[in-house]
Amino acid sequence: MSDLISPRRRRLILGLGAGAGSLLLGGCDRLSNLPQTQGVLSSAQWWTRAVQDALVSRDAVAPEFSRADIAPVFRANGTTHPDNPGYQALARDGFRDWRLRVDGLVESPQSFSLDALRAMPAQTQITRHDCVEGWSCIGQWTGPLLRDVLARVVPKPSARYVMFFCADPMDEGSDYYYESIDMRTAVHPQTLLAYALNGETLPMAYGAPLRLRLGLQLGYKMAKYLMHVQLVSSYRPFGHGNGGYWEDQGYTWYAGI
Ligand SMILES: Nc1nc2c(c(=O)[nH]1)N[C@H]1C(S)=C(S)[C@@H](COP(=O)(O)O)O[C@H]1N2
Ligand SMILES: [Mo]
Repeated sequence: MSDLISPRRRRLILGLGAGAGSLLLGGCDRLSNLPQTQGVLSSAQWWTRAVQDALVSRDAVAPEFSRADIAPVFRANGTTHPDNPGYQALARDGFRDWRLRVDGLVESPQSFSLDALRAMPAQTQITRHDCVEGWSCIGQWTGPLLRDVLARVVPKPSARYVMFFCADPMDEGSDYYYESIDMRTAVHPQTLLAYALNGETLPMAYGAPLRLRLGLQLGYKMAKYLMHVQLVSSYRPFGHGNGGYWEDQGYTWYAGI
């Protein structure tokens, strides 16, 4: 029985994209009827179901725009040049040694190089960025969907939030910028890890080498300078316990546009 759920088989099940949904459920339903496999596949099944729900859900999506709508100059806000020697050394080298660590409540923690992320299927979307300060800017963003990256590490059923830890120190170097989203937002079809803006390698001011992009929330949720992604059951233990740098200053955790 165990060869049914070999790592290759699991990758096969998890690696399917949109459009293969029925196949996906069929395969899982068959497997879940085998009591021997239930424990082993529970994370995979849970995750597969979460993605499946997202694929068929009526969750709102943000409007997407045309190339003609792209702002000639995208506005940069917050940190534009992280005051972090380690980060600056990585930047000088074109981020060749940068790795995105993805761990926490997952079956197989992994570190992704920029090349590994660029080799994944990418999404390109032209969306509007709304800052809580009252300005908006339309830009074109490219990168893998967060849910495809998460599929590689296989979230455990206990994972409820995704934490994003950044390279830029805030407040005289004591705290670093960080953010968190829930799993529903994590699997949303407009949630991506962007490495390009308007077709160009993401410049430092906008969060090089990788930043979070969400369709439906405000700018401060979209963490720039990503270094580490951690799946957790609660965001309370981090920072000052409110789920993000700006949340710790009083902004709301769910920041809908
Ligand atoms: N790491 C990090 N991420 C961040 C910020 C920051 O200062 N540091 N600022 C946030 C805010 S308030 C906004 S509006 C956007 C700005 O993104 P932009 O510079 O691409 O416009 O990034 C968000 N993500
Ligand atoms: Mo913002």
